[in-house]
Amino acid sequence: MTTRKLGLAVAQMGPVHLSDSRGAVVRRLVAMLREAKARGAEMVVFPELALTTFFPRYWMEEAEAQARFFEAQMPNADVQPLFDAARELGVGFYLGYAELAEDGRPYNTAVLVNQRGDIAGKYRKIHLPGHVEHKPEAPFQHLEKKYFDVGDLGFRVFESDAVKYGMCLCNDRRWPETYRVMALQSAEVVMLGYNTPSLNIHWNEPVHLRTTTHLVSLQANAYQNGIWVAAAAKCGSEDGHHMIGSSVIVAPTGEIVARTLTEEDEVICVSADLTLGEHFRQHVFNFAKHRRPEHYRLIVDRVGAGDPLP
Ligand code: CDV
Repeated sequence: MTTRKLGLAVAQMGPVHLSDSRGAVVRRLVAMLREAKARGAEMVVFPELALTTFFPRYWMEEAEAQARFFEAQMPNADVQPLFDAARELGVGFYLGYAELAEDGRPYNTAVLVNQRGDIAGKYRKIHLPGHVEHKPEAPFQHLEKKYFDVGDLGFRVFESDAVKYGMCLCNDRRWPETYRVMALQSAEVVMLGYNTPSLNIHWNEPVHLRTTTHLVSLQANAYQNGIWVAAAAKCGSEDGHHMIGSSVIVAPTGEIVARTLTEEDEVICVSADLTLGEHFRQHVFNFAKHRRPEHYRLIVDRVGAGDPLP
């Protein structure tokens, strides 16, 4: 089998505070894009909602959130320097942002931009965590269900610069269906950004579990689908609200090949052998040979758990 290598980078971001301008944020992204390229990257993964603070932690009217934190166009004047840099450097990227679609619907979105600086794919977040109602007793809110509609584009795979990419966002990474649907379309690399608060406002989850469950989800799903997974955090303390780091690149073996050390802007980069996944997809996870979908019907027939089948 001929080896195929991809220079794959994750550009983790430290905090973005409420007072930070889009222009200042984009300058940080461009600096990391340049560093990644200098270290051999052909594709760079940025976080979820990379252009702003993680605003679903704040209660406000939808109209105010849309005016302050959403993008009605992509690219727009603020973000254009990132697209220009991608074209100049010949490097692609994944970017998460809050999208106000043409029909006025709000989505938590990621785009795939190719090495010519053109948008080659779009994903709108499907597994939206959190709540709609105000929880004044909680230390902060998690209002993704209030501010975003459920994504309407499915889990698609895009071939860009000769690599098959899938995309998802944050909470999607915890659901095995996310990866399997893309692996069934022969995805080679799944990219995702995340904002994961260190505190769970719903139950008293030990803080270390936030990182453990993040990593175990990525590693298990990379292995079980024979794919590379590249995950970029926005992390550290945003105006006093801490989020986990531990951005990683995971190989189809399930092993972590690179991991960030800081909770600041930090680039990690690997030379990813895309043929590695083939060994798993031709043997233990040869879907065509070994899957038994006739026994998986409940996965699509039921949403919540119910009684044992008769
Ligand atoms: N932005 C997210 O989707 N965050 C979620 C919540 C539940 C912490 C996550 O799964 O990380």
